[in-house]
Amino acid sequence: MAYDVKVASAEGNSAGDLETTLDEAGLKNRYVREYVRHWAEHTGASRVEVIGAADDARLIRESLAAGEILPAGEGRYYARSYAKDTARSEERTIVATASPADKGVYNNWHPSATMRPLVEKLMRGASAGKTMYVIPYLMAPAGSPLEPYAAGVELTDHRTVALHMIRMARVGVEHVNNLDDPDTFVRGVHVTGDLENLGQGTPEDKRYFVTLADERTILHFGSSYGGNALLGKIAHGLRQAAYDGWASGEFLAEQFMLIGITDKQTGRTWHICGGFPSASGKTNLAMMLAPNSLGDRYHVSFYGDDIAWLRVDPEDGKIYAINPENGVFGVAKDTNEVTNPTALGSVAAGTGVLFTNVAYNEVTQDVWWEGRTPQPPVDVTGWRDWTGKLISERSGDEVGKPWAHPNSRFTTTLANVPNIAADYESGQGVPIDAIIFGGRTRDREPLIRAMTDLAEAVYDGLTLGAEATFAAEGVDGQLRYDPMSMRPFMSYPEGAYAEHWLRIIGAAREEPIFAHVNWFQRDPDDGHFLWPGYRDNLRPLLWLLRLKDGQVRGRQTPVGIVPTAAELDLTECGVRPEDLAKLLSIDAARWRQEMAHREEHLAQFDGLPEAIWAAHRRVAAALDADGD
Ligand code: GTP
Ligand code: SPV
Ligand code: MN
Repeated sequence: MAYDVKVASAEGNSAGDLETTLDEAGLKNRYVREYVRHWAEHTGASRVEVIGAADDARLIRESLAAGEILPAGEGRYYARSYAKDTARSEERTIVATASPADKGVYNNWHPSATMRPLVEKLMRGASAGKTMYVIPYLMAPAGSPLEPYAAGVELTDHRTVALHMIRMARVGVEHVNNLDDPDTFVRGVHVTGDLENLGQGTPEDKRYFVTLADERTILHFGSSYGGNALLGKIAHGLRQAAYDGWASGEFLAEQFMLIGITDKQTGRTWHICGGFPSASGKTNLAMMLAPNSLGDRYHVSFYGDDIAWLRVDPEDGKIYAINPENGVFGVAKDTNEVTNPTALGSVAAGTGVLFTNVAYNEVTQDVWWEGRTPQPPVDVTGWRDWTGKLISERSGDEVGKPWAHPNSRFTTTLANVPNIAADYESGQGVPIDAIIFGGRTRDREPLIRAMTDLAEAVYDGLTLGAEATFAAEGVDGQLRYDPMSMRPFMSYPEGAYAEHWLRIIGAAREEPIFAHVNWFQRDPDDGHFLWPGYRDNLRPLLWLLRLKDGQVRGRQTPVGIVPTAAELDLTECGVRPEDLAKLLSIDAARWRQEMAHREEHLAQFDGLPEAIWAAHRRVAAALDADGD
């Protein structure tokens, strides 16, 4: 239903119209209504529309008619973002609170007393002439014990953002009408701003992406892309939720995928969650098909690919995880029938998928991205690159440039994912058997190394190293520490973060096994990936579960337990024997160098628990004692 009703504004429309709109939409929560009224006036929006998932078809029609999205085959759609607005901006992302004690190394903390007025000023009148979409949502499956932290309302002046939110979150007034405490919902305001005049990436940058964490308010100005604009996802689901989980002492919110692995022979299912930095393989792992040689026996099911909330159930003492999201915002690059057929299934005809910034053919309505096929389409008729430029008109340096933006993505709901778990909507969540951390590192880190000690695992997560990717602006390829792959999403100080981890996971009566995995080790000479990756990643995970069960023993090294080649099921795996040897070895000399960097890195964090330092010293001493 459209609510073509004016709100109170400078032009003098009556406030009564807004009340009618909210009444007709069935929005009953008076705190939400007040919040909508306040921001409609503040941003100067000329219309207000409350949306739910049922409005999707109409919004799609309107967006197509307005040319904001283009058809990409049956039930598939395509959009381009503004060319300087294609990824999260880490520099412009700020966590603000009233307490300077909330300042960490990575959370880019500022006082809320300065940030709030600054962003409010930028937002004043900035949605003039536009519709403000009111998007009530829940970042949890219904019935989750964590529901009190999951309700939110995003206000956005961008219709394509509303379409993304419908795919990524559970959307509708029912999620805020009957809250136990009607005033407890996350308030998220997204104002696009004049994208062509924001000075993106210059000293005059006007963009601000601010989470006022202690006020549970998110104010994002100056983008319509991804985590900058879909406020339920990263800003609420990670930054705000991590802060809430810490402040309440109840849960962890992590950039984690969440999967089930079922042994079809025994009927047993294990659940694994874990984090790799942005654009480092979470979606691919969650959508993984078992390798052909193992497919008769094992099945991988998808629960989540980017965010998990973890809590310990006081009844049975187990760790339970939920995926708060309702969709996938996946990296397109290198997605194809071999690497990830499941992803292709989840964006097939009729799924309602929205592609952003891939290449588009205006004649055939087809889409393409680097790695979709080994070579780009030979007949370039109708093909435009992600900026909208015809490929046939490229000249000079443009020839040979990627057709799709490296951070181009697809947005599709969980129900479209072919390997979605049967119980993915369980509010209780699933019990966790293993937690993995993954780096994106070209050397040193073996394929997998397991840890059984919680403090050592948290220590390992905090010293996770990664090459940055295109998911953030301007940092691609840089090697940097990315604690728990949360560096861009940290909302409270790292020392407290470590302590909170030790407390939450330490309260479990059944501790999970931990591991550090790395699919990205490369040959120093020719640069090829030593491990085939993708579907083959199931092999080291099965080893980890067998290790937990005591069926294999591995080889103890100073940095954890590494599989022997014989313990890995490598039937029909293409890995070269010499590469495998490297993947399973520990270069102690190289690791000893690393330890000095780690010490510097950890020393930045105030109040790091002594248990973490003790783990560091234990690993360092074991490396020193290792003769290599
Ligand atoms: P975010 O959504 O940004 O958090 O990313 P993500 O961690 O979900 O990453 P995703 O699975 O989308 O993968 C990112 C890129 O890494 C894609 O281009 C993948 O093709 C590539 N990739 C994923 N898994 C593997 C792997 O096992 N080996 C190699 N070599 N590349 C991989
Ligand atoms: C990431 O960058 O880790 C993402 C994409 O998941 S975004 O939603 O843009 O943050
Ligand atoms: Mn992510």
